[in-house]
Amino acid sequence: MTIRKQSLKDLAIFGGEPAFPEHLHVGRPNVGDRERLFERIDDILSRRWLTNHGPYVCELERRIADLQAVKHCVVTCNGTIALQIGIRALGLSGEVILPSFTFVATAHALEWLGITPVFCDVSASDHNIDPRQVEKLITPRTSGIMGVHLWGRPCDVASLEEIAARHRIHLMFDAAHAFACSYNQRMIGNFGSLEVLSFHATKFFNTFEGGAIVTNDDLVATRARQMRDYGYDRNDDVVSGGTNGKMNEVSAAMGLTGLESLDEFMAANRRNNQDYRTQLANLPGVRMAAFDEEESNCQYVVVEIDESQSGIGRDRLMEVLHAEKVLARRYFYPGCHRGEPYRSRYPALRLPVTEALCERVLTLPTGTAVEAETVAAICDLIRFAVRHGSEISESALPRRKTNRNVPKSDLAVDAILS
Ligand code: T4K
Repeated sequence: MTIRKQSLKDLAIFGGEPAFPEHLHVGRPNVGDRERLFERIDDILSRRWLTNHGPYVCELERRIADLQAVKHCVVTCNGTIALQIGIRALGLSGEVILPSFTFVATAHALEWLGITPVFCDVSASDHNIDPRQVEKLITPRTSGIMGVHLWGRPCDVASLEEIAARHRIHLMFDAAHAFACSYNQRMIGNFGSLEVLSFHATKFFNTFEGGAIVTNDDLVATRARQMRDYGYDRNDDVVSGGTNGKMNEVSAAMGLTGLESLDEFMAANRRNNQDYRTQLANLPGVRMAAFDEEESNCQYVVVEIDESQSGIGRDRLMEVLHAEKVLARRYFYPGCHRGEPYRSRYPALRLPVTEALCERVLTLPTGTAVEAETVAAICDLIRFAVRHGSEISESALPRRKTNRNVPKSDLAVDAILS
């Protein structure tokens, strides 16, 4: 049962009853048909083939390659390892340009391999790497560009391809959010030298933990397959350096089962996305990121809060929602460049759009675990909070734990994003 709010004191943050009895999470996993999953797990145990390129892993690779309409799919134990293998398979070195407004794994994958991540600002319109800024960051040490299709919204692929070709550097994409998405009606997986998917539990489609490198390049695919398996080739010869990036059979079984319910997952995301959009429309200072529903999996519901119009800041709104058990997230605060080891290395680096977005963005619960009534109740809460924005903001509340290590942006957020 959901508790509706009549007056300020009804808010849980002021001592009222929380709106929801249970926590609502942003990354609640989508789970397919349990019976089918258990049957497959039973098969695995009977077969006693648990990992190392088992039949379910091979089937999953074929199915994903078909779905993404791409020649090769190399599945891995997670998306971060897939990024590292992809980076190695392309032979990247020196410096690689990437957005700072992304999950820290994008930057860490490079850093872990001794490559310098060079942080680029994003476009305010789509939150993706800004090709005009990329060009300015290219140096003789630049070996590649890593775009991130943030929130499942494709980058400006055409401009990035043109820049990479002109400078003769590699282009790869962190497509962790973009499984089953497309760009100009062509499936993600077909752009740059390779693209990397994540199948983490919190993603639109999951294998508990998992990821994949997808590419049309035979050589890159062969290298990635070998590097995933300690550098072994098919003749049992070690032909390169490598790691253990293999996916196990239970994860592949989860993936195969999830694929059978993909339409249901997509329908839930689209319905929630539309409901949030309708119910938050015309709310002052609350702007929802727009998705092309034909091309995106809509796995994130992203709102930008402009305090000058809403009367309530993003962080205070998040506190209100958390008290009501709605665990909205401020992805990807504070931006990679303001977390270690990068902030010590680049203390003076300023990325105005990234920093402004980090002050404003909030992601809301969606996916198959979130029903239409739940979306309606969350939207009621947000509307209530905005209606009483200045009163909530001015009320004395217990001080929130802040991360004092994160340098506060000194940039004029309103001016940058307006
Ligand atoms: N590139 C990008 C752009 C990425 O976003 C990611 C991962 C990667 C690369 C790396 O891919 P992987 O190596 O992860 O395959 C989560 C995920 O752990 C991470 O996979 C994801 N991006 C990132 C955006 O979100 P956290 O730190 O937010 O996770 P956590 O534990 O706080 O979970 C998020 C919410 O989901 C919580 O409210 C709890 C809920 N949850 C979580 C799990 C694991 C559940 O309800 N059930 C669950 O099983 O990073």
